[in-house]
Amino acid sequence: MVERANKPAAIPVSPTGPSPHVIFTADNSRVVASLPSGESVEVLLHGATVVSWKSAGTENLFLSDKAVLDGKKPVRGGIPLVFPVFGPPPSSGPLSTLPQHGFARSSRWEFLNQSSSEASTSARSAADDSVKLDFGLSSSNLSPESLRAWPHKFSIIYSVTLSKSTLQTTMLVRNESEVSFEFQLLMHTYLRVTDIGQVTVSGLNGASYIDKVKSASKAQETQSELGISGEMDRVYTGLQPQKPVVVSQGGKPRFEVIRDNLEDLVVWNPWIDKAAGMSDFAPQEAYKQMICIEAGAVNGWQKLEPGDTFEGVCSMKSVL
Ligand code: TA6
Repeated sequence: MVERANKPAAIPVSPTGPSPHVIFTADNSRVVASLPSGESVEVLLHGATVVSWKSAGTENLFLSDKAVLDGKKPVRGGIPLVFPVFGPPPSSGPLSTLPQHGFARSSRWEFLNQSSSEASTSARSAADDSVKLDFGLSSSNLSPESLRAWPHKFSIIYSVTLSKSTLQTTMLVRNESEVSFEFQLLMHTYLRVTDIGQVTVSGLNGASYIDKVKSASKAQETQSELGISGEMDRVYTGLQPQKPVVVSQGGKPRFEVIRDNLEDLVVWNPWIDKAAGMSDFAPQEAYKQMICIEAGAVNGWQKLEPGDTFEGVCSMKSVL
């Protein structure tokens, strides 16, 4: 396991006072966790897709009314996981048979365990509570098609940590084989907003980006507050680690996104035509209530030597 500062140390749940609550639904389809202070998170085993994150009673994530949640296709909304390839697969070679965005979001993950971090002193407050859910995917979970397309022995532990105002997602990829392999990785987060016309994104000023709406042309961000007034599909690359990206609504910060070891970030809104073109995107006007802010390592490929691990973290703070 890659050691990093500020990792919540999981300690046994103390007997004093209300504790975080975790349930695994009867149909084995999802895990729901909540804190004594009311925050909650809901994760499907299908794709280990977070489909709900609530803080102060407010839903922070967008989920399409027509999102398919029965495992038959990737979820349109929440936090789908992208691995081992971002976007359409290479046009030739073994990877070419992978689905767009890879197999992680379409695979059945295992729920590995839960742990709760609580302040162990009497000074404990609800703000100290958090609950961490671990999910696993490995080569042994893959469909024959995925294994044919990507025949590498790997394991991923995906951790979702809910605390009072923050949701932290961590992907830990391990090369379990005798040879190196390469991958891309991204958390395809659909944030819920009230009106895209009032949304601005800051923290990208000066960064290079690939504009997928303009034939993947390269450009540099010049706006300190980026507004969205049409289809936007930009891959910002080589961002300063730990530099917050802030999504504001009506001039007030709503989300703060901090990445660790994920140097790229995608900003996507399908707008009218692309929204109309997605059968699982509803209602069609819903493009006004969402913006994808996607932390990842997608500019080029991450190479992992045998036995090595790659850890990427995205912490999102909900400002209400
Ligand atoms: O992350 C942005 C993007 O790559 C867009 O180009 C668009 O394709 C979006 O992902 C959704 O992809 P999906 O395969 O989920 O329809």
